[in-house]
Amino acid sequence: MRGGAFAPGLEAQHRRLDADDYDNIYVVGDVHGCRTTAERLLQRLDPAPTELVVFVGDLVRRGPDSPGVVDLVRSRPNLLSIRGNNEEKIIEGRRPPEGLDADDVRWLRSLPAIVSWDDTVVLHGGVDPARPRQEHTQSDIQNTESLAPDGDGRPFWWERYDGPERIYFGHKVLSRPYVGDHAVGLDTGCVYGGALTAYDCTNDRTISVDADRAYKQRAARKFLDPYESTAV
Ligand SMILES: [Mn+2]
Repeated sequence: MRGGAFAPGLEAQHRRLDADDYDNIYVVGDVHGCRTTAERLLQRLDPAPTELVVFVGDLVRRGPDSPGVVDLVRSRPNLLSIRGNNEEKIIEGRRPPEGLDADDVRWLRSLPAIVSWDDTVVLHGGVDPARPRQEHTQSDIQNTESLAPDGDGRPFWWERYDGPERIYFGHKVLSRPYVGDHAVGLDTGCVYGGALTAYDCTNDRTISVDADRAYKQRAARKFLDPYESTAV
């Protein structure tokens, strides 16, 4: 995959931003209903009205307060989210709405699947570098993680993708944030008792707050260490 446009149907879900409209942009990993953790992270970031915060999706499900997270992101004009696979499950009626009302679900449906500016792309899951970008579906970009033939384990897509853009993503639960030249992984498992992580795009650094507690159990070995050597 060498840059360029996604399929037309997916491009319709792509919101292109002008970075000059903002003094800074932060990108935040998967919140999964952890409203109080998200509030603490936002207190740390303390974004000015001229600074934008983009969430990588999966605001909802698994954690205790999906409606509270939706209210929080809807409450400020400088907070924006894309749709993750968990928003999609609710939009498509494959999972119960977790206390969200019809207006909240309409709002989820209104969110883009991709946000980009300059050479930066934010999407929930990943891309397959071996396939043309135009062939990627919405489900692909929301769910891609492993490129292994059995769909499990290494290599993960970001270990093979070499640009041209830098892609910020969530979805894959990591034991620490991954910061590479062409990919930045931000799901540090806050709903599993890990952390909620933001990336400060101006200062090129991550900012994390610890989870309040584990709302779902997950074995430590199921937090992937993205820096573990990738033995071939
Ligand atoms: Mn996900």
